[in-house]
Amino acid sequence: MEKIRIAIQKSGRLSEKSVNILKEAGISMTNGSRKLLAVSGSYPIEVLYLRDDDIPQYVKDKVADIGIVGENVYAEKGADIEIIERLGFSKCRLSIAIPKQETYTGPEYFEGKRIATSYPVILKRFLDEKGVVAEIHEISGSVEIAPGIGLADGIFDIVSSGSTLISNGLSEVEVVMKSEAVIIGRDDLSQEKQETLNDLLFRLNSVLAATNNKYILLNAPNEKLDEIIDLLPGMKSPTVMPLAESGWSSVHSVLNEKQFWQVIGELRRLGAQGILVIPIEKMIV
Ligand code: PRT
Ligand code: ZN
Repeated sequence: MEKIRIAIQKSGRLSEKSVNILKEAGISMTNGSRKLLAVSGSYPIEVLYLRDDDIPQYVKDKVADIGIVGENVYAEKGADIEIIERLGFSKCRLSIAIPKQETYTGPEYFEGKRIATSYPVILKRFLDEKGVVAEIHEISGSVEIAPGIGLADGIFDIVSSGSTLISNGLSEVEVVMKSEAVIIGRDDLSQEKQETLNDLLFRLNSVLAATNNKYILLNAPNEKLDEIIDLLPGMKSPTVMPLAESGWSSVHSVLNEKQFWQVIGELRRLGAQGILVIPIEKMIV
């Protein structure tokens, strides 16, 4: 069977999570990450370990079929290829920041000014949209020190907690894009590879759905059952079983992480008791 080749980051913030998500999808590599190319004994796949910045070009050149990168790297270097799945991890944003003592007036603040960045394409697109002409100073690392050493008036870089900006005396003034890990690829795979990719995406979706959902069990007073069922749609609808004690039912369902605490609060207000929340190993959607 023709193998599909996936490029992932060799070492850095995405590498461990990329390997893990493949592992959870039942794909383990037989010869480890020390090699440039690893094969799997359990799946028709090869893994190519690269610097993240190189991955879009390898996919474009058909050396790899798909790759896992931050959306920021895709937006900078991924012209002509596509996002085929969002993976939800390594979330961050790309922002413009200026020295905190400056007063920000809007994008026109940057007219004629210098901005240091490793993401010139994304920054230029933003400035063009705003009709601002600024000088983009491309540097490859330690962007945050550029204003302090007089190299630039502002920076455009990845922000996660924001502590790097704070410790360099910078304040975030524009969030230009949000980013998460994504799978990128082309649309010209052979039918055999496309079938493998579809199966891989099905497996990854089951892993992602399981990560984002919890199994919930609770005891509900029967007079509030309808309201409680409305809160818990589940995969189809919740399972409801009578308790030995009359007037009470046991309700089982699946709850999405995003609404988790809000729903728990409403369930308690409706008189639900003995709420148990259990992780889901895989969820076949
Ligand atoms: O060697 P290689 O080129 O492969 O790796 P790299 O050094 O270019 O990338 P790496 O491993 O640092 O990051 C890979 C991807 O992780 C990025 O492209 C983003 O999509 C994502 N990501 C998520 C981050 C962060 N969070 C992050 N916080 N990438 C970088 N950072 C940096 C940020 O630039 C800042 O300087 O971490 C610093 C700390 O951030 P704060 O705001 O939490 O202080
Ligand atoms: Zn990189």
